[in-house]
Amino acid sequence: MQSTHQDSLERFLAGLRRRNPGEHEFHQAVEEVAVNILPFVAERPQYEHKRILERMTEPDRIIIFRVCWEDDEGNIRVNRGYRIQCNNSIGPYKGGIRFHPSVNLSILKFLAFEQTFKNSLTGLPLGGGKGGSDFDPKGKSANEVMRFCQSFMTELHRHVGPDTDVPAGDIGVGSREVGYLFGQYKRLTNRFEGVLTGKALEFGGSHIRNEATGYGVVYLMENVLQRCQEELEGKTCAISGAGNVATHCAEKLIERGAKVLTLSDSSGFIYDPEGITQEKLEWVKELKNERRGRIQEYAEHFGCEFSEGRPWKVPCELAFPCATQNEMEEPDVRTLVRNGCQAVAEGANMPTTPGAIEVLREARVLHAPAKAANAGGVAVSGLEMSQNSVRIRWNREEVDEHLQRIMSEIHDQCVEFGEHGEYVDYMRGANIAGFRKVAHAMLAYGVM
Ligand code: NDP
Ligand code: 2IT
Repeated sequence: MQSTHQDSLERFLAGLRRRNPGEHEFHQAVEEVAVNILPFVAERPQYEHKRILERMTEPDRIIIFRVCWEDDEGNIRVNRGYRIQCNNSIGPYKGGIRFHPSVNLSILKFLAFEQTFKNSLTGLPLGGGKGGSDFDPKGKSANEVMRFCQSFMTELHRHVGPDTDVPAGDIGVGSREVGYLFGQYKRLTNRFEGVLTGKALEFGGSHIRNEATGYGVVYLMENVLQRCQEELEGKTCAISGAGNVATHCAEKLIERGAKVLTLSDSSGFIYDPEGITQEKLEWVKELKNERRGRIQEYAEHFGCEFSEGRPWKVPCELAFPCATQNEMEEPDVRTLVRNGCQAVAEGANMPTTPGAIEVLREARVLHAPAKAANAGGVAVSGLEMSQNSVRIRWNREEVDEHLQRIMSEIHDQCVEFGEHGEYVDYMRGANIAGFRKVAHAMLAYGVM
């Protein structure tokens, strides 16, 4: 039986690689899912005969366009823009926009594919999509970023809409960029509608959306620990990243009495053995969101260590990768395990390499995958869409209550499909629970 599953996995992946040559991140994301879904599907012929997983790995459509803009010196710059509309079986396409020089088709296809499962897990009517550009916001003036966003939306606006496709932020796209993008959409269409989420409160944003991904990661971790009769208070934590997800993950951990030791950016990490306080975190937010500086300045300002590389060599009980894909590799995880790390929750999308996941599994370290752990962001985006549709605003407490409930329901779905004796394979649980809902809808629609 085992070898039949292995054969069908290899056949499936060979086809995927042939159809999508060189798209390594996309192959990686699909393999992580297929390894759980193919055996599940094999026992349920209604899925297998309809080739649901094959259909899910072929996006509904991919839009690629030129983004032309003028820099402050008057030079004409050309970037490439993308929107991957992966699957709208259970709701309008939904997912972030990433501005980073590494952006390419493979990265956006992996993100859109993952998003489809994640959005399904939230229990909300959200399909999966992702977009972005190879534009690098680092070192650009606010005016340059504005002109780029306006040009990007000038093409994108014809492909999106509140019932069609609703983008949001991701790496390099925060509330400033969402403001520019929304403003341009409104100007071009003459419509004020919920076409983007992550908007500021003054123009249709939701309370807690800014905090939701990081807070959600911590709520999910809280559920994981509670199941083992443990709690966050007093736990030592390592976090990578210093952006939206990392800082709000740190904020909620601090509030819960955990000790946050690290933050990082692409230049290196700071290690604050005293623990990062809320006051220091406010300073980091100002550094990153206003002055757009480097995390090294924290070490200079507060007098602690800065080192190049990743923070995973700092001994910790809990680890939260919150920067980018494949930032936690096998040697990193071996160090974490040796240092007694008990659990990892992924704030970033696909931060852990396949080899690293295997090490975590063998060491029985609890591992909450991105689809489950960082779904709080898109969940509150879904709540922002609901509020926009009926033109109301819920208060902070109401949205936070919804977020906590959704994260706890995601946890329970992972346990339902991932329980393996004492150990929970959260990855398997998230994959199967996310797949089922989308697959049921696809079956209902017939072949398309
Ligand atoms: P931000 O742009 O706010 O922050 C990104 C952080 O990660 C920065 O500190 C950045 O450092 C660091 N980083 C980015 N790329 C690299 C790299 N190649 N190597 C090392 N460090 C890197 O993004 P977010 O916090 O929004 O996103 C972080 C992760 O969370 C991403 O994987 C994203 O897909 C995921 N995510 C985000 C959600 C959201 O709501 N924003 C929702 C769910 C997931 P530097 O400034 O030096 O580039
Ligand atoms: O990866 C993600 O879930 C996001 N970047 C957030 C997507 C959203 O639509 O809020």
